[in-house]
Amino acid sequence: MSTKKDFALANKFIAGGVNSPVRAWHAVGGNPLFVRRAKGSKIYDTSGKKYIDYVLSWGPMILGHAHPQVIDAVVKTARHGTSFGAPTEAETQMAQLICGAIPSIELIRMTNSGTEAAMTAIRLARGFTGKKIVVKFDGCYHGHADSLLVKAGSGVTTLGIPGSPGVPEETAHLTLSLPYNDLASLRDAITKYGSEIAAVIVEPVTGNMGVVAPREGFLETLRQLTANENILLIFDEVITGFRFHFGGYQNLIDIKPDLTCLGKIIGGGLPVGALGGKKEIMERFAPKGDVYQAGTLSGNPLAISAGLATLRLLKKKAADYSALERKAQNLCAGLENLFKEKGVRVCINRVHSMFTVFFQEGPVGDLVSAQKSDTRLFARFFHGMLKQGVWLAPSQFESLFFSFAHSQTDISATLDACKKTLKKL
Ligand code: KE4
Repeated sequence: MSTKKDFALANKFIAGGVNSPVRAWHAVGGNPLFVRRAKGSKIYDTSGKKYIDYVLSWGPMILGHAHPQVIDAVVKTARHGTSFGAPTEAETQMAQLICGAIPSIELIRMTNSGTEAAMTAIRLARGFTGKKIVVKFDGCYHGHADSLLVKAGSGVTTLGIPGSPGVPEETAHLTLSLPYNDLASLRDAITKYGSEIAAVIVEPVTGNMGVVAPREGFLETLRQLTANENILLIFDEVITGFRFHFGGYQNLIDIKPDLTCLGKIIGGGLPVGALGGKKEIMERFAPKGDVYQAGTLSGNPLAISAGLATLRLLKKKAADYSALERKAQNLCAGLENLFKEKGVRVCINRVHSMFTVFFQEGPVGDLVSAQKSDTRLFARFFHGMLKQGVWLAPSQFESLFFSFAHSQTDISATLDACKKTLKKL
């Protein structure tokens, strides 16, 4: 069946034809390709065409698709049942592995998505501090819970407005969205609302406005300011957890948030999220504490088996992360040269093995600067690369990822595809 027919049929039964909006390619136009299978660094559409994949299911597939040891672990587990709704030893092993890798996490609670982890973090912070206001940053995405689908208000430190129909103003007004990397507005917000702020949640390195790194001192000051005001600091490491090394980005910058959201990589491609943090805070969760949180499939055997297999392999590869970063560095340097030769102005933001090619001069340090990108040119580049067999994220405002399965050959083929695409751009 052709993509057009696939999508028409999907639209007959699935809202918008997709189970997550970004997959519909509205930002780049055209009918989204349907995928039949994937292996290593490659993904195949329903016509059998092969692509080098830099989306990697939006981050989880750091080992590459269908890693044999991950698949074996899932198959082996499934043979003994898929879900029990009772504690299992594997969940304890998973918790122990994560707590051992990220020192700020003394206790953890598994969820089924990053959204659940972030939503739960907000409730726990409010329950623990007895305060209501939550601070986030423009361009950061923490899943689709009401409190986090909030846009910046008219003034920098005016309380938020709904980011989607269905989010009540009353809810949105309890969230403040500030410019990322902007300490002045953070200080103003704390001066204005300090005694009412329960938590600040931040992507320590953002992936959801495209890749934007924290400015020197931004996160350190965030930690100091929140600690001084009894405000919980939540690091949303759903993307960055185990992406740069065997641990969180927080380990690399020696900052201990009070709570950390995880997801993606720790599930090895199966539905997983997690919330972890200080013992005294996490113990407020039911059943020991009084902050309610639950999930039929939280910590389910299949997801845990994929996650455990993935993390155990990553722990063995701990030394290879620098090679992973070097691959990303080589590709980005090659892309930079090709765009320069062609006279196309791009700003490539890369943090270790995640990167974004912004179609603009740059620099890109927050949402306002990111939005100066030429999204139409990006869309043409996206389709050109697709034609050349390279699968990029179908949005200028997303991150691209490298996996341990990407080879030097993939890098050369990607640069060749870029050269051919730029000729036609
Ligand atoms: P999920 O509920 O999609 O598992 O996780 C939400 C989430 C939370 N925090 C961060 C930093 C995230 O990046 C995400 C989800 N990321 C998007 C892509 N940037 C998922 C892709 C999609 O929505 O289909």
